[in-house]
Amino acid sequence: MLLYSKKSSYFADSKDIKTLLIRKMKNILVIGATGQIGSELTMELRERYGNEHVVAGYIVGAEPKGELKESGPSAIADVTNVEMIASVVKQYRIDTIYNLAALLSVVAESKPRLAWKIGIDGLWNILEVARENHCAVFTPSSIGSFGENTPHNLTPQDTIQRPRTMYGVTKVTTELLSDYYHNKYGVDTRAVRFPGIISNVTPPGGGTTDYAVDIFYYAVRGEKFVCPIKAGTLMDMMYMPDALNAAIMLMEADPTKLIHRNAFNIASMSFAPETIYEAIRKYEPTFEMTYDVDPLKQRIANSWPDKMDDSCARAEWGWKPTYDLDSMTKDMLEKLRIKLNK
Ligand code: AKB
Repeated sequence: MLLYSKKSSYFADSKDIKTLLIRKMKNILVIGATGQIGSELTMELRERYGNEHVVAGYIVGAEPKGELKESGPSAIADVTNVEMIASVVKQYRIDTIYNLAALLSVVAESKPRLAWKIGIDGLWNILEVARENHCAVFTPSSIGSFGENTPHNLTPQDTIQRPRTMYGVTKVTTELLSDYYHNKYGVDTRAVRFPGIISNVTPPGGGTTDYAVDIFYYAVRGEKFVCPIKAGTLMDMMYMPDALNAAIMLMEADPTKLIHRNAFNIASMSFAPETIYEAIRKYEPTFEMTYDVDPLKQRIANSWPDKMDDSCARAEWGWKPTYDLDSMTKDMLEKLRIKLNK
């Protein structure tokens, strides 16, 4: 394989070896394209790879709308239906799948069987289709893949992963199954462990970190926010543009540099409720917050890292976030004021 051989004489003469080693995605399927991450990832991929090369996969009842619908192809792609996934992959000659189908942590606790069906039975279907059709696969893991006995401060890349939530169980299984398909069948599986993602476009639903999105809507509407997470509870968070960049950078990365695959710790900021509250008050000085702690959310939050060590992602594929708490807060408030007409 000339393109990936560092020893080839072709590269010896090349001025920009790094650029040539970048993995190219030609036709991409985003499964869960109407969800929190999927809706923005699909648009970002269309911007970078061309509208017609990125298929928005959705399930009945969650159809794409507006720009997402108008700007490129879309197809029903239910992860629980292996024939359906195979047929979409063949029809659009897909070489890369972003598999974002999952239930978030809180809702997965109330529907554990469904969380497994979508997260793991669904992943098995995707990996089988990928194996037969030579696709690369990105299936995100999460800070939820860690548990109470994981070191919480600067959580290492390789460490104890014994979560007690169904979300965590599916995320650890996702990592293991993705590595299994890579090691056994050579499927190009790659993933990151996402922190709580903060965005002003599609709201999350049923997660433990959702408070860090909701708080901005309350601040912009001029309403008091009641926080379900206790003061002092640290969790990793990330602004959506950095999360999208991580997912795309990793799938474009030179495979010869990847020591790890499923899944990389990535981090950009870690904060507790009172810290984000103060960051917002810098721009909205009259904003008020009180606490009414949700026991389930608090139990889940307590079991997650305070802050992850992302040095492997930085070393192996050049991960580097752009936003910190202040620059994210400023941008979120500006965008939401426009969105909510405030
Ligand atoms: C959740 O809170 O469930 C998600 C996550 C951190 O994976 N946002």
